[in-house]
Amino acid sequence: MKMTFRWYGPEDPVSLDYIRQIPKMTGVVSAIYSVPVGEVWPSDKIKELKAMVEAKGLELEVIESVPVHEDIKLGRGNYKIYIENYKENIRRLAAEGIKCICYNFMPVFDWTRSRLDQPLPDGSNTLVYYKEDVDKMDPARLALPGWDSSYSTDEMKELIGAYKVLGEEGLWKNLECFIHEIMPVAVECDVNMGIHPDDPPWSIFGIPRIITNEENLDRFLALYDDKHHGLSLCSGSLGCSAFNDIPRLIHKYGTMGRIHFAHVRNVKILEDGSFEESAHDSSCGSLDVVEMLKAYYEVGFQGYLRPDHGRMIWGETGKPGYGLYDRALGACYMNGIWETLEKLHGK
Ligand SMILES: [Mn+2]
Repeated sequence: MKMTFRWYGPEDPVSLDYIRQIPKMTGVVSAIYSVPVGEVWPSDKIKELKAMVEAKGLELEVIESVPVHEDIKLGRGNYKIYIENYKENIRRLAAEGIKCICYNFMPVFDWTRSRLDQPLPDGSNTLVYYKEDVDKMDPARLALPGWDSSYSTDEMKELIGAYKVLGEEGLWKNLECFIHEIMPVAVECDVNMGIHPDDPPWSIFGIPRIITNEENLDRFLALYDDKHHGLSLCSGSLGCSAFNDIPRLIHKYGTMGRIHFAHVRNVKILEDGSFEESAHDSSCGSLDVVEMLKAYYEVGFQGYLRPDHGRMIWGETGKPGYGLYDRALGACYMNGIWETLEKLHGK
């Protein structure tokens, strides 16, 4: 297991100087944020990013994410050009030593929350998904940080309508087409592709979502018979549906060698199916982080792992979910569990 940390580049209020001070941190996962979705990333920008990270004694082996253009997901417009661009990005990233690429196939909205700074009883704040509040939202007029805000209300309405017409099976078809196009390139470049599950793992605003549960993960992996075709298994995304037994899924897909990147975080599932993102410790949420790491340990996980979102604590402000302190606590907690497992089992 290699412990890593997400870093949003030089604009990130959390600096590499701080990240390198977290014990046992091997590297960061990052991306080129200045290039519009679907375009080819200039090689000099990739080189520059890598040099910045390595100058601080950290590795850059994982890219999160190379986003997939909506035209690819909808199978319309310039999707063929965007798929070719995607292949070129895989080649260029591989040439700079990237070993793993995280991506997702969520239509329009990436992760969805009803509030990004919900106060908790201990004075910290966190991202929450309260069903009642999400049901009241108008997706065409909605903007949350991290979402593509470049659409006008009319464009957003059209886009949402197109996905409703496409439906789940249409989305599967376009995902299959994308996978069959890009995977031979990834295999040739020896780059592991890890799809990130949908967050949360259910349909929102009537838009299809398909990377949501075990049955669909099985169907996804069956699309291409090669180990490079795998998962970025995110415990917090899959885990906010109580039907997903995360340690069991880690065992299953880890044994198959299909988990390339692990996102570990905890969520507290509320009675009505809403959830709050909690501290990493098992005692703070509904998921058992020790059982998850035990599963990774038992399958001999060699991939990358990172603490996923954290709360905002100790007065920190910044990008919701991506402050320094709570994620650093999460990394230390997980490193402690891992070291204990190694000592108990003699490595
Ligand atoms: Mn995640």
